[in-house]
Amino acid sequence: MTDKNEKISEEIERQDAENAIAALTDQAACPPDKKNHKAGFVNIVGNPNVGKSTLMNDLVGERVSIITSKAQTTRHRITGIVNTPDYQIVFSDTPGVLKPNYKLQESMLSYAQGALTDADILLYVTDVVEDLTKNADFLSRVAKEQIPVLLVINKIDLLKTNSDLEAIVSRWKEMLPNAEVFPLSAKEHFNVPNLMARIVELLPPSPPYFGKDALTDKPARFFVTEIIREKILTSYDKEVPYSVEVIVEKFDESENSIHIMATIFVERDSQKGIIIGKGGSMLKKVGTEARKDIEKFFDKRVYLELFVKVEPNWRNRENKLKAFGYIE
Ligand SMILES: Nc1nc2c(ncn2[C@@H]2O[C@H](COP(=O)(O)OP(=O)(O)OP(=O)(O)O)[C@@H](O)[C@H]2O)c(=O)[nH]1
Ligand SMILES: [Mg+2]
Repeated sequence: MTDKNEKISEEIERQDAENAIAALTDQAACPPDKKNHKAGFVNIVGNPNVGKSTLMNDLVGERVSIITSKAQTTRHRITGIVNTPDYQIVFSDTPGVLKPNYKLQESMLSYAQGALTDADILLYVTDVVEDLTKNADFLSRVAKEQIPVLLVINKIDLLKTNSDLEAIVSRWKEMLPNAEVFPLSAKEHFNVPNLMARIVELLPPSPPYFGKDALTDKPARFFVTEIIREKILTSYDKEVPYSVEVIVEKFDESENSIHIMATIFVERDSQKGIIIGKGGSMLKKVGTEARKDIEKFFDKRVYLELFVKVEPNWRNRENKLKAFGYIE
């Protein structure tokens, strides 16, 4: 080998070594699963009772949001996170859009409106029975979105024929011409995987926003109050469940069990009587049903004590709404 050739080969070796180090450093900064990582916020909005929470739970694969047959079940913005090595999807379930009659509903509406402004992808959920003109203002804001909007037409299991569905889809395409349409049944998990696949495609490149083991950003106590509220919604009629707020006063967790004390606030004495029921029978039923679901949620034995207190007109009092976490 000539001197010149020796120099060249040394130089090549040096460059190879440098490249190899560069490649290694690159890999250390971006291990294979993080290199093309995607993450984003997917907000779920729509009118009350169309199945937003049912859809979010199905997408997340956990029961993070409560579901009942009554409108206005969801009162907060609730996060459910899906993690894989390659992506993280942060779903937000929101309260159904409504015209506020009291201050609590103003907060509920603000959660839905806020969800229009901070998403990477928007899921607008409707169902096959909804009146298309309901909440036109909100819909026109959805129509102006610059981010991808996926229009979910839920509850197609209720339809008898394909032509019924075609008619609904074409009417919605006129309302939201820029949206991609996904007819599905959240309850029966029908076509939900297709929606999920599209969401993953649309996710922007980004590192994860939360730890890869996170399911939600809400504390454990929040799920206790929601489960109790769900049992109240399904156990009582008319205005009573809407006048209720639940606060966890004590949450003592040990290795195998959790001791919980919670207070149910109502607005009037008469409602307190209804919640408790004859000889405490109704409260006992709510307590038993809630305890069973809380045990399932935490996979631990649960001791649940419930108390009922009157907090007059709390839904219209700003300091109470603050204390209950509806306004900052
Ligand atoms: N038939 C049918 N019913 C469904 C489907 N998805 C949800 N539901 C039902 O619709 C009702 C409302 O569901 P939710 O998920 O609570 O609806 P929501 O939009 O979150 O309601 P709010 O929180 O009140 O705004 C419940 O009785 C669900 O079981 C579906 O695909 N098919
Ligand atoms: Mg809901």
